[in-house]
Amino acid sequence: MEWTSIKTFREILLEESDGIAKITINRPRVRNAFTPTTTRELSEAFAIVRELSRIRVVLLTGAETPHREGQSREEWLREQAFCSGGDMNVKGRGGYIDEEGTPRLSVLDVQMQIRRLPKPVIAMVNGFAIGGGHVLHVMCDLTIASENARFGQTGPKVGSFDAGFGSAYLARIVGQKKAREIWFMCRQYSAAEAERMGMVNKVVPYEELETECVAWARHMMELSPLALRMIKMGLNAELDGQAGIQQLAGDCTALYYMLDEAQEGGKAFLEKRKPNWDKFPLVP
Ligand code: S0N
Repeated sequence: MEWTSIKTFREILLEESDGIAKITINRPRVRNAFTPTTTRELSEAFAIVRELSRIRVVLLTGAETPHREGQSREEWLREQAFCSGGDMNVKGRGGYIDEEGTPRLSVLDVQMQIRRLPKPVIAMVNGFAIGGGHVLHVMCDLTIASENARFGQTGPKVGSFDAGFGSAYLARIVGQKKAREIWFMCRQYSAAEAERMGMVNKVVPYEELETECVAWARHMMELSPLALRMIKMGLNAELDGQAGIQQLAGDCTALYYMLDEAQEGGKAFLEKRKPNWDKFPLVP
């Protein structure tokens, strides 16, 4: 794929190719851990791809580390990361400390943006998906992983936790017992184990990861975008209570506004007449 930059950031890359956007966390030296700058930039990137109607599917991934002199391919593969969660170097009291000294937990906003994005998001997991990085892949609609990928939570080991989507939604995917094991034991799981648990859709060799994700994206791009959007919001609504219903209802309202029936109401008001609803018989 030839990727073209949409906008330059400090800690992420935002690129596009043929209707697909790729967002890459670009901090490979720290296994793509995120700082408040990273999450602010991720939020901006997701807002941009939401607005761009030419973008139909979004990939989220982590940047590759460069090969080091004398390093074997296996060693190099072992250090690749999707995201290793919050950057421990800036973890302070009350959150991750931004450049102005304010503690922030802004990855939660990124999680919500992924959940509410009216387009499919594929986590392209190229290595470690750990801590808050694991939660990010859980939030994506689909996860495709390379064989070297490792999954796990570390929260209780390092003094943090995500009792929100990172636990509750995870449990909807892998079941309560497995979700409790993942959080209570803080172990790492291989890509094959993650696939067996149902939290990964497909595992492929590292070299094929991007091609596979692009193939899935292109497949979805042959389907009705509005149908995919409504299915995503329906699946969310079942779990998200009134906030989920609000999103699904909003999408229904947008659809309703596309009908002549909805136009008639507004027109009648402006023309100071009674609306003629008889033109729009209800189907059973
Ligand atoms: C990823 C791991 C397993 C990789 O192990 P490996 O290959 O042995 O590499 P290391 O030698 O450990 O690491 C290489 C270099 O990268 C640095 N580094 C790695 N991860 C981080 C990190 N998260 N922060 C800072 N630096 C990191 C290493 O220090 C090393 O650097 P050098 O070469 O200089 O020594 C392994 O690295 C690992 O376990 N990493 C830590 C994973 C972790 O515990 N992450 C934090 C978990 N917590 C969260 O993510 C916060 C949760 C959260 O986001 C949240 C939850 C609820 C509400 C809000 C929030 C929020 O924060 O907004």
